[in-house]
Parts: sequence; C-alpha cells; structure tokens
Amino acid sequence: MKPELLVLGSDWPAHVLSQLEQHFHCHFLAQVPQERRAAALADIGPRVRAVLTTGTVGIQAAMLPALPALELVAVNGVGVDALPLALLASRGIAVTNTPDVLTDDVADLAVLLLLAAVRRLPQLDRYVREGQWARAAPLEHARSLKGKVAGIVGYGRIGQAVAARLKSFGLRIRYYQRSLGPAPEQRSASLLELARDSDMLVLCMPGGAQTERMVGAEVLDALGPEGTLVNVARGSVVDEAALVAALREGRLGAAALDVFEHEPEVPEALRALANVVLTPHVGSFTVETRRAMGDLAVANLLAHAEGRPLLTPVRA
Ligand code: 8YV
Repeated sequence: MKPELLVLGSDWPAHVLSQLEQHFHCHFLAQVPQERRAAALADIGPRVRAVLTTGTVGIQAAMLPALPALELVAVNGVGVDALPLALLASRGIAVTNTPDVLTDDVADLAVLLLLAAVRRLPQLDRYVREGQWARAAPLEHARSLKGKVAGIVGYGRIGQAVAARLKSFGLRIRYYQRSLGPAPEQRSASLLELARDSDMLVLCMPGGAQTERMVGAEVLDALGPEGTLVNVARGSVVDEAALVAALREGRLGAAALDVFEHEPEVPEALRALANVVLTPHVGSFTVETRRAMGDLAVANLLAHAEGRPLLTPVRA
C-alpha cells in the first residue's frame, strides 16, 4: 500500500505530480471545496504521516489536531516562516525544506531587480514604448552602481551569493545580521547603521516573528532619497505602508520588490508609483530550479517513507 500524503497548495508542476502519484496515495486539499475541507481532513487526517506544502502556504497550527499521525512536513521552498515550527517540534514532527538548489536563481533575481531599479529599466522601457523618445521628451539620468555600497540584510547562502555577484559590478559590500557571519569586518552594528552606510539595501533575511517589519520608516529614512530597497526575502520584513509613504514623499529613491505583505495582493498605492519595480514572487521560478526543488522535496518524502535519513532537515 502506498503511504498517504496530504498535499497543500496548488499549481504543482507536472514532474512533481507524476512522482507523487507514483509513490504516494495523494490527497490534494486545495481541490476540495472550502466548505468540505474540515470533513475531508477528519476522514483522511488519522492516516496521514506526511504533508507536502509550499514555502508560502506552509501549514496552519489549527490543522495539526486533525493530523495525529503526522511525522513530516516537507516544504517545497527554503523559507519555513509559514510553519508553526515550535509546535511541530514539540510534537516531534520533522520539517524539511529545499535549500541550496534555489540560491543562485534568487540571487540572480536580486541583482536583476537592483539593476532595473538603479538604471530605471521600467521607466526607459515606457519611454520607448510610449513614443517619448521620438518626441525627444526629457529623460532623467540613472545612477551608476560602481563605487556604491550595497548593504545586504541576512548574510546567509542567498545574501552571500548576492554579494559575490555585486562585487563584480564594482560595488562595495556591507551586511547586517544578528550573528557575526563570515566577514565581521564588513558587518554593520545594526540594521539602521547599515542603512546609513549603504546606497542600496538588499533584503535576504528569513521571514518570521524575529524579522517582522524590521524595515520601517526609520531604516528607510536612513537609506534616504538616493537609496534603493530590494526585497527578495519576505513581504513581512518590510512595513509596506511606511515604504509606500517614503517612496511617495521622495524620502526613499526607489524600490524593487519580489515579495509583498499580503501576496498576491499588491496595494494600489504601490502599483501606482513610478519609482518601483514589481515582480510576482519569482525568485526561484525557473524551469531548472523548480525542477530541482520538486525533486528534493519528493526525495525527502521518499526518504521518510522508506525510513532513511532526511536529506535536508530543518533544525528546530
Ligand atoms: C517559493 C520561496 O515561492 O523558497 C521559498 O521560500 O519563497 C519560493 O521559492 C515557494 O516556496 C514555492 O513553493
């Protein structure tokens, strides 16, 4: 008999679905109408030993009582901020994620966003499309990257990969995170100090309670009217209302954002601004990386089902 697997979230890629169907008896909760989900969970919950979910969907604490036999939550993503980690640990439920395989693509997107914001790519694109070039309309100069300081918040795998790329653009790198990290001489003593020291901030820290709204009005003001904010981390790490106000009032120069507080909702006030670049949470959204993430998530599920050690467990 195939092990029962509860799958949360939707839009799973075909190669993941085919592996899941091959090895598991799958229950896709998103396919059950909302009003019947509680009954469906009550029915299948006692037999479910593993859950597969995404980094943004995670699993709600309220669902756990219906899953008394749960042993593993496998996340198809690196972020585990949408999971009640302490509660899962207290019940001895293991968690896996998909680190490393997405680092390069997320770092690439951070650089793409930074370049697009600093060199004003959306404005230039509109300038050509709307015929302003042909009309010789006035065009604002962009800024150079070379010689500027990029402040990276969260100097883990992704932060360091962003730094490696930005160095080749002639940027100087500083960072902030709570622990000293691999290059203490480049670390600013606080996020505020990093914002003061930097021409641009690239947010790469994990989401969750400890980083919630870490970037607020004070940090944005320290970054200043010439400053650029890039966020490839989580929408929760920025005070979105304060960001909109700072951009609108010219207290912050520009922002390039892949993540938002209430995805997929992006406030109209943010969408209306000219000095922003917006992408729909696509740091890892490439054929190659989504394949590698799916393969790793399934490999963790199979290891668990077969009693082998998990490949990429998240330490509680
Ligand atoms: C995905 C992510 O959006 O890895 C993460 O933490 O945010 C992204 O890669 C998501 O988890 C895809 O399932």
